[in-house]
Amino acid sequence: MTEKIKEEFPVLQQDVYGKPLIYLDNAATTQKPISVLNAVDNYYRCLNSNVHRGVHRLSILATEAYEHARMSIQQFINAPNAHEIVFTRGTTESINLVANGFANTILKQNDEVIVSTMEHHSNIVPWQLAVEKCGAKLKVISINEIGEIDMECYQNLFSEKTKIVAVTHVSNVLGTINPIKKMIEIAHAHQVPILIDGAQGIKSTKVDVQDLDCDFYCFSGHKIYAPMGIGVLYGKEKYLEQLPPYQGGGEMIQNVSFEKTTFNSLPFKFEAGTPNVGGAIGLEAAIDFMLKIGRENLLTHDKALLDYAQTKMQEIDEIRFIGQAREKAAVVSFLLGTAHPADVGTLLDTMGIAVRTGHHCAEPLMNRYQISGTVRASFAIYNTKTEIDKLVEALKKTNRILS
Ligand code: 7TS
Repeated sequence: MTEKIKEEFPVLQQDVYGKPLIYLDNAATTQKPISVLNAVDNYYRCLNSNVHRGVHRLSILATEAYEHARMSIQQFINAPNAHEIVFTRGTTESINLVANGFANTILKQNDEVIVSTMEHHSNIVPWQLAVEKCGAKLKVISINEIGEIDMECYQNLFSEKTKIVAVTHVSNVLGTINPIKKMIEIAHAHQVPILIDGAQGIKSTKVDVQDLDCDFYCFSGHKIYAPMGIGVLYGKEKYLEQLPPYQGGGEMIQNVSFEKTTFNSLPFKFEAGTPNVGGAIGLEAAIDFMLKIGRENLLTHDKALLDYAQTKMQEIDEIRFIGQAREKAAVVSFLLGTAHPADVGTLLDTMGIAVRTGHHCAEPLMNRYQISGTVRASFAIYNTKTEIDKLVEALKKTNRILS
């Protein structure tokens, strides 16, 4: 099945340095299937027009397609209402929108925001900016050695000053799938809203925001086979209503005068300016692609590759895995003896294998493990066990070269 699926990805049909490309950097971004490329291409060839304001045919069709994409996303994550789906540039912008809104309305001096040690910088820095602006504080949940959230620490961090929790669904470095349903329950038991950074979780789990009962869920299209520059903020209506606009401009207003401006209804209040219509249509096509394969099949494939990789990679001398949580996504971070991750990554590259190295935008997590970075291989639907065999062979060779 996988070989057939791989044929749908033009970018994977190439050699690098004369070797067939093995793309294992999927936690950074996934490749795009032809159906997504065609959907975007078709939009610009046949429909391109600005949305929501035109009376002409193309504008009406583009608006319909854009709003249709919003409804497909609503269904995909089982959100109660389409107006709770806000289009953004990606996870980073979604989190900034919420953090900024909290800084401007809810957070006060000495208030507290809870995040975890394993957050991507995108779920740290926006909150740091927010708390600094308000004289509030960040509280950090610790993790154990295998890379799981310390739930006791989490429970103990709550106080009357806690105004929001912001945690990642899945760690981009450790692969840990956090027990977010339980974490959401705990936050709600303290009457505290919770934002889930779903940048990795959207690919690695079947997300149902009503079942989870999260207050905000953020993700990027490009990590689920869609184009870059389009993402989603799901928010419960009661919070989105409460938050102020993030940016001012066209589309997000009802009436403007120099004395007073009134804002548009949800979700348009948060979608200032011309949106990424082609991106939204591409995201809808990516969702169709995933649904055609089947969510369960995607997850089973991820799990099979993860299990295979984690077993097979134990053959490699001096390998040290960073992140061995019991619930894991298809992400393997590791070190080879004392070799610098960048050296390992560069040698793999010469063998046609694309991995990521470095701190993966999670410096506090690197500090937790007292390392400067890792090598990370992360898998998607087009990857195969044969590719993992080649990775293992390449790592053995790398060991020989570097020792
Ligand atoms: N949160 C997590 C958990 C992520 O993995 C990433 C991107 C982001 C937020 C930010 O997403 P963006 O689409 O807004 O940039 N992670 C990675 C990565 O691991 N390597 O490159 C990007």
